[in-house]
Amino acid sequence: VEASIPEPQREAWTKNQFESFKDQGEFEKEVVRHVETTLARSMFNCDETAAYSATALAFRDRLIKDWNKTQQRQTFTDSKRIYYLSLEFLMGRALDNAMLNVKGKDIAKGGLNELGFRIEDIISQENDAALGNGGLGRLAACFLDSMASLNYPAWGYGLRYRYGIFKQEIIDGYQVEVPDYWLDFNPWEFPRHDVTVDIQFYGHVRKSQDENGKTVANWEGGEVVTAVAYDMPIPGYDTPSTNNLRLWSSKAASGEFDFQKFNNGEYESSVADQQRAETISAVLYPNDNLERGKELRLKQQYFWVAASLYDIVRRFKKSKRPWSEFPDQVAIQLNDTHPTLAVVELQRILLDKEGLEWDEAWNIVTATFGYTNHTVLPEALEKWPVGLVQHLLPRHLQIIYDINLFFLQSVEKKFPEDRDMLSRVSIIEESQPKMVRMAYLAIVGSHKVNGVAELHSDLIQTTIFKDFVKIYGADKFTNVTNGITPRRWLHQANPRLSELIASKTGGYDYLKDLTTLNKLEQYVDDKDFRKEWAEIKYANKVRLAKYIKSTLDITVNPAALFDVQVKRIHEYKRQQLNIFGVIYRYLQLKEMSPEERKKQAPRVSIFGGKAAPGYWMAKQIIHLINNVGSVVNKDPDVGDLLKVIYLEDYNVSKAEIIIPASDLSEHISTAGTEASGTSNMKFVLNGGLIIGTCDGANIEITREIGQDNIFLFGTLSEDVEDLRHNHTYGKHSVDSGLQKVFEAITTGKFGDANDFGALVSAVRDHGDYYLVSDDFQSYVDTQKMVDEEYKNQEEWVSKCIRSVARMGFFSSDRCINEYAEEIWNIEPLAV
Ligand code: 8GP
Repeated sequence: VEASIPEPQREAWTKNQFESFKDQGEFEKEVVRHVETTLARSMFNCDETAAYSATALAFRDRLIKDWNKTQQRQTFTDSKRIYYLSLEFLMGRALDNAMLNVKGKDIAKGGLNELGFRIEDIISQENDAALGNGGLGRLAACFLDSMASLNYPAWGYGLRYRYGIFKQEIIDGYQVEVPDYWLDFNPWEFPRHDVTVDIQFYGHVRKSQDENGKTVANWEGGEVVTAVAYDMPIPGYDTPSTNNLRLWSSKAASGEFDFQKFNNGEYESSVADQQRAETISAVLYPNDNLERGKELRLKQQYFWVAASLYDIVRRFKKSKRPWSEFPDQVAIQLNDTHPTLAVVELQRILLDKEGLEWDEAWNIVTATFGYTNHTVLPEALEKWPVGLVQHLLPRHLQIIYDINLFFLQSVEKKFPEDRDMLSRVSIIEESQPKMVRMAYLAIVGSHKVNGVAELHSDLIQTTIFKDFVKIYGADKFTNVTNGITPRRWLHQANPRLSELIASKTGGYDYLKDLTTLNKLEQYVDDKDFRKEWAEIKYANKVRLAKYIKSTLDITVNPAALFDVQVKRIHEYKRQQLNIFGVIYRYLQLKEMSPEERKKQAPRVSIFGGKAAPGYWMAKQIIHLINNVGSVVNKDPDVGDLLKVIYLEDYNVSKAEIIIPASDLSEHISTAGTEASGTSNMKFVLNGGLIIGTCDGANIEITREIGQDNIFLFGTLSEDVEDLRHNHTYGKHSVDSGLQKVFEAITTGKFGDANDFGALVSAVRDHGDYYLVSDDFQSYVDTQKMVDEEYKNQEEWVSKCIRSVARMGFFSSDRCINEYAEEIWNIEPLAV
């Protein structure tokens, strides 16, 4: 308030408002101005990087006003806000998205052309903001886009990693990790050096009495690290709403301590302190669906959560409302368990800082939080050693123990006979060492818990969280099936298809209400429409083929069926099943006569994805795929009939090229393991068909688009347990097709057999946990069906169109509206 301009001077401000460009001429002027003043360059040394920077700055200027106004509107109306806490935001590039959302892309295209550049070249100068691993992080990015587009007053809170997910190089068939330093020049972030929070770690708790004789806990000593806010504008589509993504960066607290050290000449240790502080936000942990209990990770979590809550509470306190109204003003969504310490931190603030009683505080806490679970895989469920929490956050551990005590007392009351129940649901696992179960803490601390697709939400309620359903009742648990933003994943990635759709559905309104796609259904039998549709797919395939040629120097035939599996490499996602199938196809082709071969449908098998650096088996899978490629791609017997491609460094921007070019994509996880999947939705929305298992959102995609338009195969989730049991007790056989594949591998057809021994014996000898052998035959049979159906192009294209027409449900807008209504109890803000 003190920083406000006094009333009489405000007129000068109002009349001197900066106006951003309105037409192409003004856009060009701003680009030139930024090149010459902001970048201090000229037309004699303006390369594409400089042109990108200037264009980004011109669009940034245009966003800022809307951004400021949105924030002001939120403050003035003092409406309830949603805070989305996520350790990952896999944003990708911002410029193209900003241009589309403010509808300025055509102006930019013409303007850049005039200035001597091609817009595509300029867009591709930008580094991806790759602050995430995979599905969970990309979902958070789609949600930000939808929340802004739907005018929800929403904030994202995360960490500003200096290094995002590593860059992947494939060298001699192996994955090599290269650091992703992406911040060289980032016009999309605004450092807020005035928005800082000091975060405490370690130390001890001293109890004392206040003037009323009440016992209070004082967390003292330890070390302090400062969090600095960096803000990123998140523009909504076709609305002035521009929300904020606030990312925290760590730096050494500039206390007297440092000065003292400096004055004493202890330069080295003073610098070391600084580096230790900066390490907290230095790097994204590169694991997907896997938790490794590292102290630095826990530090990241608390650092980010404490800074965010401080910010949220500070904002709430400005309104001078009573604490009881906190949940009416604030909803906080926990994106998986990574931010669960927020539950404890808010309870601590209310108890220790604000002096509320336990029950009053706890009611506020539980009414505020919602928790989304993203996986049932046991290795991904977070647990932290009690000793580590005690050391790093001594006061928080006390509060966790109290939360657990009161929770277990209530359970005991409700289920007096079930003694086992208490140890099963305890937030503290009585193991050696004792562990804090973060998912349990998140459930106890939230009013709603949701899964991310119907099957997944059923599974968490009947397996890992079964006892909690008994305790709290089924109402606390719900499903919100994931979605994707059609702006990025159709309009931006596939502009020609978007244009064709717009021409038939009444303009671009479908980007705001994806169910409008159903108007396409009437064109399924329209020959001309089908032809245009097919031409666009072909052009997208040509673009990908060129990319493959330029990066790998391999020629692929764009008329072949492009069969794509791009996602993180994981045994449960079963890229090994895919590559075994490819080997099987190769062996069959080799056995055929030249005449027989002529009848086969040509195929390009395309893989991409990163393995966690410490996930040895996943790296073996990458190696095998590459080795198969180097044998198959050179084999003159096979020629165009089969090519195997590994695309290096799969990321958001590459997905935007790959997805529109797919005929068939693979979503073939062991049933019950993939919580939802979101790329399955992206592929179908871009006119590709799916081969998949009955898992995650594949099931709802099937329900929406119809069984005839998807290639399903394999074990059902309800049968998985029995099959695994049988494997363990020896009733497990590998059929002859898969035997042949193993034989080819183990006789060294694809390089040193020793390299792949573990991959083969995981299936053949060690229980085949992911049921590769059970599903192999139905997988190859289904692939055969795909070959047959692809030959009938008219019918194939009809299926694609019909599928797209029925994909309306999978917009992240639908998803955000469900969260808003069912979980956050929040309304859009009128603009
Ligand atoms: C992923 C799920 O694997 C994927 O099926 C889903 O579509 C996506 O979340 C978005 O909901 N889960 C994770 O990435 C995950 O659980 N990561 C870490 C928490 C372990």
